[in-house]
Amino acid sequence: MKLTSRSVSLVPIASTVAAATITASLILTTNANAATTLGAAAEQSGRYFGTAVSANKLGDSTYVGILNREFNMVTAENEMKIDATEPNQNQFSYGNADRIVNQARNQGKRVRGHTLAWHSQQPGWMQNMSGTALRNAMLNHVTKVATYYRGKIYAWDVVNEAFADGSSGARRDSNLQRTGNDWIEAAFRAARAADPEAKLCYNDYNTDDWSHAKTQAVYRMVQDFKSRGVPIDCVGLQSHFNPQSPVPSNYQTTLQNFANLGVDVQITELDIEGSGSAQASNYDRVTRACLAVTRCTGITTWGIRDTDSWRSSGTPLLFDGGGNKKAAYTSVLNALNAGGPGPTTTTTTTTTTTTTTTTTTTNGPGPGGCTASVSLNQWGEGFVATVKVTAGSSALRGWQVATTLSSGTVTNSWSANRSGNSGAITWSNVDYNGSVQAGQSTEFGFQGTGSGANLNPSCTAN
Ligand code: 9MR
Repeated sequence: MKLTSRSVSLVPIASTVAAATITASLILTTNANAATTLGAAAEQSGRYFGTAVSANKLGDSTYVGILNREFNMVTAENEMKIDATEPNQNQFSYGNADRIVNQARNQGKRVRGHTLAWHSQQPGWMQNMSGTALRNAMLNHVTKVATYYRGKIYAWDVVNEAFADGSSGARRDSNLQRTGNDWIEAAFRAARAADPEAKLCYNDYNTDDWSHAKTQAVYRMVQDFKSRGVPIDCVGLQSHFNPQSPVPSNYQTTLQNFANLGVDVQITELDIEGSGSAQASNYDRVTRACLAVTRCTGITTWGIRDTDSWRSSGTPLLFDGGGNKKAAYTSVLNALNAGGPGPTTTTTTTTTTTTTTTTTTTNGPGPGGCTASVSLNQWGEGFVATVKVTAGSSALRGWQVATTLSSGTVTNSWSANRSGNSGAITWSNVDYNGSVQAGQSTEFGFQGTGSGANLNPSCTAN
């Protein structure tokens, strides 16, 4: 410190002036290189910046002016939903959806399709259906709409909002869910067959906070889909934020953990209620979180001007009602210009944070024994471990798995009973997963703080 202040005081006045001049010109150069629109700024790291569009606003010149200038990805806000595209069974109606898709493509923008299967905004005929008839109607809808738009859609929200809110971690009850738990994977398989090039996403809200049961439940579904080869390429986090549901402190962790499953992550319906610098700072955080996750491939805001929003009174968007850029706009643009590592286009399914270990024991009382293997997703402050129990040469009538947690505690677990929450823990089957056929598997899981490394699972058959 002393040396620095003394040397500064000795610098001749002429040199000080020259240094100041150089600094100023460097700042000017930096600003001159920065992109001036959201789309161009996102493109610098290989990402997109999109918006939801309403067909009935395509005649509004202010709206279209901002759309064409700022965004390079478009989502139809309502026009591709089931009630819009199949108002009567097997009679398809694409007029308004086509207006949006054609406007976007003519301007060189890409399109996210929203949405093929959803409990909400079903046409009356579908609301009244159930069972096999509904399952077939849903699959027909997915097939017909995805086929019609084949080659024109960057990513489809194949299934929207299929999980319940709250702490249950359960699927949302709906007429689609009541057709059988496999309705989601059936929809994904139909979409892949109809448009093999489109990325296929699962999209939901309230899945931003890593500790929430709903987030965990969606995570486990995606993990299960990846392990069984169900075609899924991306997870959409809608990210509708307001004071009751703020941007969580672990938002980036959530994005990263989904990405670690081997899927892209997209922020699909972003809006943040508020104003001024507080709103700008929240938008900055969300943008930076995406930029910090290599497989977070883009951000879409749910509308253009505050007055276009489904929550207009909360002024949640980047442009005010007059189409002027808000402080939130500038914070997003600056964050995008600050950049981040580009997203990858590969579809690798393993990452450096996921490790798998296997331990076998066949010395339990059960005749055929069992094995247990752990798939671990570790991040800085915690982990999720998924344990697969596989029956040996004869069926299991019940099982126990012993693990050793070297640090931290278990905060949450599912599909098994446990003896404690730290150190040596014994897990045993619950009612519904004790019977496992020879050679077949069942899974349980837990979340914890600390390190999930070296759990050393050993399995004993009852
Ligand atoms: O913004 C959409 C609004 O115009 C519709 O009335 C509403 C009907 O359900 O859907 C809104 O969009 C929703 C999106 O499709 C799915 N996630 C929540 C969005 C906001 O409700």
